Formats: sequence, C-alpha cells, structure tokens
Amino acid sequence: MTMLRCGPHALDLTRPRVMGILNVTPDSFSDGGRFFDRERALDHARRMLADGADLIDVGGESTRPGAAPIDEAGELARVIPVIDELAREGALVSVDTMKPAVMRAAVAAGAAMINDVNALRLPGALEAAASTDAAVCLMHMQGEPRTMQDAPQYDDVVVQVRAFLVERAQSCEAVGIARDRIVLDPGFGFGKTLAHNLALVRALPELVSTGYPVLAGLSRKSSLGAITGRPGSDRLAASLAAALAAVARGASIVRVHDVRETVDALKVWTTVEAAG
Ligand code: 9MG
Repeated sequence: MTMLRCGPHALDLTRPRVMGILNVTPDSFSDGGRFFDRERALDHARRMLADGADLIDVGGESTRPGAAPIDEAGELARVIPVIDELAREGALVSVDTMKPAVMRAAVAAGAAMINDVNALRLPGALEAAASTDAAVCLMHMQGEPRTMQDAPQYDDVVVQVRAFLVERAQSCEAVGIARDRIVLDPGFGFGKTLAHNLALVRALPELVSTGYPVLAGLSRKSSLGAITGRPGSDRLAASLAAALAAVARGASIVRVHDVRETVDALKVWTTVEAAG
C-alpha cells in the first residue's frame, strides 16, 4: 500500500517517513518544577517539523516499565491543547493513547492517527477508532507496561507477534476501519528481551508481507543500550543504525526522538538505494 489515509491527510509511503516523539509529561518538559510547560513542548514539536518530521506523536501517559498510570482527565488535559494547536498549524498529529475517550477527543481536536500500544484492546477502543477517520497504529505488547519486562516469553516471537497483529487488523476491518488506515508495529521493548527484539528486526519482512505498512520504534530503547553499553542520553548513533536496519527491511515509518539526524540518515540511505 502506498497511501496511508489519516483523516484529512494522506501519507505517501513510497519513501520512509519519520514520526517525531512528543511526550507531554512533566518529566519531559518541566517548567523547572513539577509542572508541564506546554509552550516548550510545542516549540519542540515545531523544531521536529522544521527538521523534517512527517508526523508528531503526542503522548500524555508514559509507557515505560514502572511508569505511573494517569487518569483520563489528566491525560486529556495534557494532550488536547497540544494536539489542537499543532493541528491548527497544519501538522499531521498522532495521539499515543490506549483510552477510548482520549482517542475520540484527540481526533475531534485534529489528530489524524491513533497510536495505541495496546492495539485497541481496551473495551470501547475499537469502536472509538472506528467512529473516526483517523489512521490506527496497532502495536504488539506482551503483558502491561508496569510488568512487561519481568520475564517475557514466547514459543516463537515472530510467529506470535505476526499472528496477533493480523488478528487485530482483522478486528479493525470488521468494525469498518479500512485497510488503508491500518499500520502494524511489532512493539520493540514491550514485553521482549534483546533476543526477541533482534529476531523481530530481522523478521520485519514477514510483517511487511501482511500488506499493511509497518512502523518501527527503536529510538533510544534499552536493547540499544544492551548492545552498546550506553545510557538513553547517548544512543543517537545506535538509534540511527536501528532506524536504517528497520527501513532496509521494509518499515515505512520510524518513530524517533532525533528527527534531524534520522531525516539525514534516511536521505543518504534512500539516495544510495535509488542509485542502485
Ligand atoms: C508510545 N510508544 C513507545 N514506544 C513505541 C513504539 O515502539 N511503537 C509505537 N507505535 N508507540 C510507541
């Protein structure tokens, strides 16, 4: 599929696309104290767009292992004003949420993609997404964020992740979410060991063979730390290598923190590939 339908936008996937990460949580953009600074978050999003991000993923609830959950009202208060402003400025905005009410409100505020690490499994989530014209990113996660890294286990991680994602995509189509609105994501680091993540990167072509576009989120993840021995703040080179490894295996969208560097790396990669 070459065009992903995202509300009023159509994302041409004949070349790899970059999703910039915007965490609107107090630990990401604090005002120097305990509060979230919305203007700093918006400036960061504008910087990512100027650097070449094709879309911005706005999330108000951290999915890191051990992170504290947030209630619906708190999540809405964080994400809606930011989505509203970025959409008004013409950006293609994705909302990173598991909650049906947040999905509906975010799309009403201008979000054109729903990125759900829970693959629309909460009661009401499928129906909420179906009531919109937004694209949906269905991610695989084993367990739940608080405990998912405790002892992840699979008989065959590639077979199980692929089967799960195909089942979720079919559930979406059954409630009226058209095929050209669906993206699949193996969920690197979500209930997976380093060996599981590496197997999934190598097997990306098997996910691509489903016919749905694939999104890969490897940026700064702990697997890259396990390989390089570097902390999250020092994983730029590792993240670029991972993004290219994913795109080389057919990923259509990469979800990243370092937009400028990823855009440059992809320009070189696509130029080399086009020349061949
Ligand atoms: C919210 N979030 C954190 N990591 C992610 C990943 O790898 N993929 C997607 N779709 N969302 C993610």
